[in-house]
Amino acid sequence: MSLIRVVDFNELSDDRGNLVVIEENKTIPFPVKRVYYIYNSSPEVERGFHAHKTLQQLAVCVAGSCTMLLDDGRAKEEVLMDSPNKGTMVEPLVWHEMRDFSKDCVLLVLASEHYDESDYIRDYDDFLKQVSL
Ligand code: T46
Repeated sequence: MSLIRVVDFNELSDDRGNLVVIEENKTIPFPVKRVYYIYNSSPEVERGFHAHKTLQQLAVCVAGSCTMLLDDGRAKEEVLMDSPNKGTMVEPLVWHEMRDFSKDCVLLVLASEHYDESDYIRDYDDFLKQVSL
């Protein structure tokens, strides 16, 4: 089974443009407690390099594009995020890395919990140990 789970958003479009709605427990399968966004990352920048223990997230490139690598300790897959009407789920215990940011990239992330550094696994060997338990 693929590691990549893409959520397609409904676009409400008319001659004024497009509008996308994301609602907790409807469009996405978790309650949203936090929203953050990443922008002004140069094309050579790499971010992420961690997994979360319990956090559920949905990432959407609302402008521009970037690539996300997802790794569950057995398989690695890359997803190009280049559409504001598609989100990529970032599940717990999936190592993720983001790269190839376009200059105009705005990566919006919806998260199921408030920020908690103790939920991060930032060491790859620790991550491999946790997923093999
Ligand atoms: C993730 C990927 C997709 C906070 O204080 N509060 C927050 O809500 C967040 C998200 C970050 N921070 C602090 C922690 C660091 O000192 O902001 C700094 C940069 O965070 P980090 O280096 O973790 O950024 P990324 O881009 O590597 O990862 C972020 C999220 O942190 C992470 O949860 O899944 O985006």
